[in-house]
Amino acid sequence: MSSTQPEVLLQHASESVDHRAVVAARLLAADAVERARSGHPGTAIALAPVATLLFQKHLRHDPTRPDWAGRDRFVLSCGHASILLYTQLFLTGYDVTLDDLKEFRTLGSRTPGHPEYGHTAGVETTTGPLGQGLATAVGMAMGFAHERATFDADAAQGQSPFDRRVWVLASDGDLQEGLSYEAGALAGRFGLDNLTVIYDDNDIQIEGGTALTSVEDAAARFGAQGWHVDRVELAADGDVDVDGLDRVLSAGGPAGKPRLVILKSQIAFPAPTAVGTAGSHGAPLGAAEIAGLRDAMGVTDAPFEIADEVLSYTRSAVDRGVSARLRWEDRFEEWASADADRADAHRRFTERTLPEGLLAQLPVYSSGASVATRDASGAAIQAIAASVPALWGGSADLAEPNRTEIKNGGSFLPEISGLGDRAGRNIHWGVREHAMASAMNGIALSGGWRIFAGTFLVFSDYQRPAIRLAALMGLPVTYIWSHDSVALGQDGPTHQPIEHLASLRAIPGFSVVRPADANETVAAWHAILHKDGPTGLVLGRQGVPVLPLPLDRVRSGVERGAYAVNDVADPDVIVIATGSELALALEAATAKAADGLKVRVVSMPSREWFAAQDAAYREEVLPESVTARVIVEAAASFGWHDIAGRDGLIVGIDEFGVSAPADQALVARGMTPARVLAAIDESVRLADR
Ligand SMILES: Cc1ncc(C[n+]2csc(CCOP(=O)(O)OP(=O)(O)O)c2C)c(N)n1
Ligand SMILES: [Mg+2]
Repeated sequence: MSSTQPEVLLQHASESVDHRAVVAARLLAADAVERARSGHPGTAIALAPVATLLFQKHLRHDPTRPDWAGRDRFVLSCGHASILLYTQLFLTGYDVTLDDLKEFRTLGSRTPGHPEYGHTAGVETTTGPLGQGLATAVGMAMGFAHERATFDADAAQGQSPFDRRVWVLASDGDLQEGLSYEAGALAGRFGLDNLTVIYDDNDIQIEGGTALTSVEDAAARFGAQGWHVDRVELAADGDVDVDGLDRVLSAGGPAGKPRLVILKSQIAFPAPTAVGTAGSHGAPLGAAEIAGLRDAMGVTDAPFEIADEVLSYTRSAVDRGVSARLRWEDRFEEWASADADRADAHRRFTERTLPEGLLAQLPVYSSGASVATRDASGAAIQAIAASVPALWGGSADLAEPNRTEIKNGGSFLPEISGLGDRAGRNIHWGVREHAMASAMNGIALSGGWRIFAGTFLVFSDYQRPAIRLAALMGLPVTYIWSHDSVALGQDGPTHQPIEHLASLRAIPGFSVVRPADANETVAAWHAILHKDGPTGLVLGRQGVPVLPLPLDRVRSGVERGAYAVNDVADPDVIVIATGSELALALEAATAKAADGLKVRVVSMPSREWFAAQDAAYREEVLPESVTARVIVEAAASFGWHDIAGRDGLIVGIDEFGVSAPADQALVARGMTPARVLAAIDESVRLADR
């Protein structure tokens, strides 16, 4: 930057932030995309003043301590504008360097195409799939509200160390996604006044003007969902009105409402010809246009050149951040010393410590009984909730069939609703499976929560984009999926999952767990609490027999993903089953044993947990030499062929289900002892060839 201030800069001068910091942010965005020959410059250039205002003034953060518990969260829901975030992280002094910006979008860099949680300091969640950031932010705001109500309910407004805010930048695409409708409704119902969403209302998307796709009135829509809405029009020069935005943000919103600020902007402003064009969304501007951008801002600096005084201005965020953090730490200390037990409970929450003796508090079922795995899950939830305050959750309006209610846990709602309070541990998500799953990600990102959410397995399809992000981020969230096969009966093929297990197992980093009986279900819950990453707990509606097995064997077997449930050394054939089909496998094995065949039955509740075991254990359960194998699962056979091997057969269902009582539906789709017996004979024959 030249040391004398050109005239044009004075025209743009703002009261809110040093204009030179904005110029620097705009140029870094343009130049990084140019150098990478790929990226999304337009929005990053246009919103540089907004990001600067947030990172310099409104966001409470300490760039030297990106893990500070008292920090606000910033979510760039329009993750395509990642360079906007990286630029602020660099300018304010996070562990992101000028070289990192130069390496934007290159292999192994800290500045990947879209922001990735756990990869870059200061990135609070992975964004890019539009709508996800916004819905995840709703979950973060829920997590903060619940934490405050759980640990510091009596503090006055704004006086608790747990009062933190969530800031979101969202684009047209974010709001066009149906997910944002669900998320908006939840934020409104839950009265999340710790959430502020700035909507970049730039009238442009990839195919052209938003007039091509929408006549929606965002203010009316969010207002109808219970939000407080402000508008900030363009400044006279065509730039975003950063002072107007500053005034709106500083004024704060009404208690009990999330806030939407509809901010008019022009994409790529002030680039001379790219401004307002769809073309500037996702391609480098080109050398001539960038030269024009420099002219428009009256600067001549070389790419990536930052004047010391500009950097020292932007890096003053560190001093402010450190002192804010120190003040917060004092406040936190005060809070902690006021009540040692409470402080201890909070420490255990943060560190995700489980109570000692938890295992002994979990329910135990005796063999002979018939218990649905969803019932055993419901009982496990009660037992865990009693000693693990971090456990909370709910269902997408299926709490009863999913067995997800925490009895006497209260409902998570604002007190003014008269229906609950924010310490409530049951979340009524409504029929919003997608936002439920995305918000779970935000809840998990906001603290040491053990969050779960239920729906029918067939509707996991409505959650898949959020499940994928949970897996990508490695978040400890638990999906409760009941009604897991055609055995749900008369609701018929629309409600009977077929391909779901296979498709969920295809997600890297995701664990599917389908326990076979009540004790396996309780063991699965226990294992989930001790493992990392997201898990789907797949449960049946119908009663299944409790296996006559020692508890220790069930627990260690479930934890390791698979184990032999009968003692058959040197087997002729191995029958592998999951969930309710284990009973079928055992029945067939007993019949075959009478014929003198040595049939080992393996329960395999989790293929992923089993795959994580060492080779010796896997060989012990499934000896490679035994190639006669039968797999029994009332679902698509897709994905089982590796375990079945050359001689193995799969007793599955590769067509849609049928509306009939459970026993008839199972027979109609071939889940019968006769088919398992025939498969055993055939596999033994194939292996003997
Ligand atoms: C779920 C999803 N669908 C599609 C895309 C691809 N995509 C990236 S940005 C975008 C739309 C761009 O318009 P807008 O959201 O208004 O962003 P702007 O260009 O104004 O920054 C699309 C379709 C995506 N990232 N996520
Ligand atoms: Mg747009």
